[in-house]
Amino acid sequence: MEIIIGTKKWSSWSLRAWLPLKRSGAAFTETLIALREVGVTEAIAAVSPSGRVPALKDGDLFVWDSLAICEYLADKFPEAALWAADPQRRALGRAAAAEIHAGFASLRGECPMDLALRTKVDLSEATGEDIRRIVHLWNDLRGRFAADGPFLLGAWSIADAFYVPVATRFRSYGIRLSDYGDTGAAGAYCETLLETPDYLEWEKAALAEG
Ligand SMILES: N[C@@H](CCC(=O)N[C@@H](CS)C(=O)NCC(=O)O)C(=O)O
Repeated sequence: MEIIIGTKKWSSWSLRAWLPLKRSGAAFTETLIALREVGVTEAIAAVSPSGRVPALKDGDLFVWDSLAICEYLADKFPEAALWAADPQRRALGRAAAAEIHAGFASLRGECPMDLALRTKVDLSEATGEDIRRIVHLWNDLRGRFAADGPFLLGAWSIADAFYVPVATRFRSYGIRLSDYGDTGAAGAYCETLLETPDYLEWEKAALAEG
């Protein structure tokens, strides 16, 4: 398989798809497209008709969009358990992943992912609302499934892959979750996301890109 991704320190959507691919244990190659450079639109269009990365090639199959790629990987590698086996738990994970895939526009726009960045900014009210919602969501799911492991649904799942870029933003922009209603569980989960070996491998490569 081949995954087409953007600059690792900036491409949050690429990271979301790459993590489950890594977790699947499948052999894959990476094609990296340098974002924010002259000619990037043409470079992406030459390999990805949607004009966006990530995209996944598996033989003749070409899948675009991070969430569709993740769902394909979950179907193709059932033994990797990329989603929870229980339908209700899986539904909650899919709802959480869908919420970040389609929402939190203010946080995403105001605090773009940049793994090399450490700063402190004044956030808008809309971004504050996004953060409060994420804190509530993380606390809710951690409260339900903490007995089964440290991730959103207990065991690691695609839902966690979708929130890793959010965790990096909280760190990059100096956002303290206790200012947004966290009583501890969301902050601990955020740290867990940033300590997984697969994320650390991505981060190391991202920082080495310069
Ligand atoms: N909904 C898409 C969004 C993908 C997306 O917006 N990717 C950005 C990079 S993170 C991109 O390709 N931008 C094109 C550009 O910078 O020209 C997905 O989930 O994969």
